[in-house]
Amino acid sequence: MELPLLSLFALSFSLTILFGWVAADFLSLNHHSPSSPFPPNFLFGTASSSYQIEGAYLTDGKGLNNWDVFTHKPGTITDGSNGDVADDHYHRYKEDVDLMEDIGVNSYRFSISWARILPKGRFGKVNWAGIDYYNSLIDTLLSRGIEPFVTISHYDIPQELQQRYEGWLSPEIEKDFKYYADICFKNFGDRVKYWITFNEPNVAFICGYRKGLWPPGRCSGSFGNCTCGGDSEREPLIAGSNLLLSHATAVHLYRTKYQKTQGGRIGVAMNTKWFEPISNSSEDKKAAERAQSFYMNWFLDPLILGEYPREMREILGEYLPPLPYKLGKLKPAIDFIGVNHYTSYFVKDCIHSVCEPGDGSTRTEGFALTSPKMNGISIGEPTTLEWLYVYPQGMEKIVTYIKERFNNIPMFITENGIGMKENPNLTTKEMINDVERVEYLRAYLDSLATAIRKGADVRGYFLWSFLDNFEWTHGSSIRFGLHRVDYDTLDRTPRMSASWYKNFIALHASGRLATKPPHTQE
Ligand code: GBH
Repeated sequence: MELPLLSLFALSFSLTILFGWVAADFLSLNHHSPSSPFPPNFLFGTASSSYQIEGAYLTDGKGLNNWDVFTHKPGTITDGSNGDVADDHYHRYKEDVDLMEDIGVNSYRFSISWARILPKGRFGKVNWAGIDYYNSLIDTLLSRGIEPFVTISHYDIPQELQQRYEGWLSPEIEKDFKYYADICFKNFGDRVKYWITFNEPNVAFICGYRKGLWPPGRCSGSFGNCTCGGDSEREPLIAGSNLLLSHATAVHLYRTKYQKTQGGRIGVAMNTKWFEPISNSSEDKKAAERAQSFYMNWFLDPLILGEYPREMREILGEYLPPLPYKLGKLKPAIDFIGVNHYTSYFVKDCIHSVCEPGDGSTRTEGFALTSPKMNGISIGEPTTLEWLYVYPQGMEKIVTYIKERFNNIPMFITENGIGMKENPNLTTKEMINDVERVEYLRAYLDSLATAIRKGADVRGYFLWSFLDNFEWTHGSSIRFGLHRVDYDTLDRTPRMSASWYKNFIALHASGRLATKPPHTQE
């Protein structure tokens, strides 16, 4: 396809005005721009998860999961909403894939709802309507040249498993996850080439078992306010070791039974923050290292290096459950790391100095107080979401840190984006004018580009999120979407960021988007 030179100039000129880009970059429309830092075949996508968008919580035989039950308890979700309907993506996925195609993404990260496939885990039947649904979603994506990137469990487990044996607290979960993952590989693995076993086990267990803010709502002492019991110092670690065991078993299964014929890759997605020492003192610098170890390396070290981080071993001693023997044999037990990255925090040492109470200050958290704000300064621009501060440098720093610690294992940025409250007094036109999001994305992608230029093996970027969706305990009050969702009509309206991302992709991935992923070509 040749565009007349003049219209190219006109287009790049207006883009330059709109987005501040260099015109020269845009002229290489038909082939990969040599000046683009993103390597050929880079995946540009958007990300989502089943509970946050699907709705249809009891439709076609789906069973209840932990989040269905949790959100129905009064007082758990700030605005009283739940995921019963969410974006009703279950019924509108075709229309949504149309919107994706319009943006030009070449991949899409979504998660499978465990209880939609196995309403009672391994203690009941397979729900074939659920399998049909995901088959149809996958086929619809592939027919548009969009590569499916699939999370097997994004915080959700069938409630049945919670009731029978307390979910992640029991090693029984390994059998259930193996049974479920096997069904996924068997039914979808001919077309799905990227698997993520779990989304953010660190966040799931900190929120669910240390602070008690997420299901199953367990905690103890001053860590939170829980009525159904818990042990904030032991249970997150126990849940973690059972998850590592489940992961190891699923990866072993994939590698021995499916990977050779299906040819896919399997990884895990971690929530990451960049931790900046609050001062130049060696104590605070060590504290920032500890914070990283107790947050991210808690899972990545066992999976890749075969042991818990040194700081965790030293500080937690016998509190650390032994690692599954299987992990050592799989080293590394992942083919890639999924990096979810949004924000950065300061860290202060609590071993040599006294810390006020706060996240990270206790022994089980590594004696490293973390906060986006310290001594009156905030690390970056605050947003309407209390935990999210804009610190684009954090992207380059975390990617570089991972590259160095884990020997440049392939990475995908599996989530990045910004969510905000909506001012109800705005007109619809103003509501979709999300300049703040465009600024955030531009800066974070620029920082990612720097890390890639310096040699990090990053193979894809998934923007969170495609649509406004159910933002966990914030319910519908926080919006992360490139598309605004009107929760009365469920209409989707592209925001300014949607056209910005479309242009960004056209600029950096041009010439490759029309090409279907290799395995889908006849
Ligand atoms: C991701 O991580 C999730 O994978 C995704 O589902 C979610 O929609 C997206 O980010 C946007 O939030 O400890 O009390 O301060 C979420 C990471 C977890 C960070 C909860 C903020 C606040 C709870 N978030 N955390 S608290």
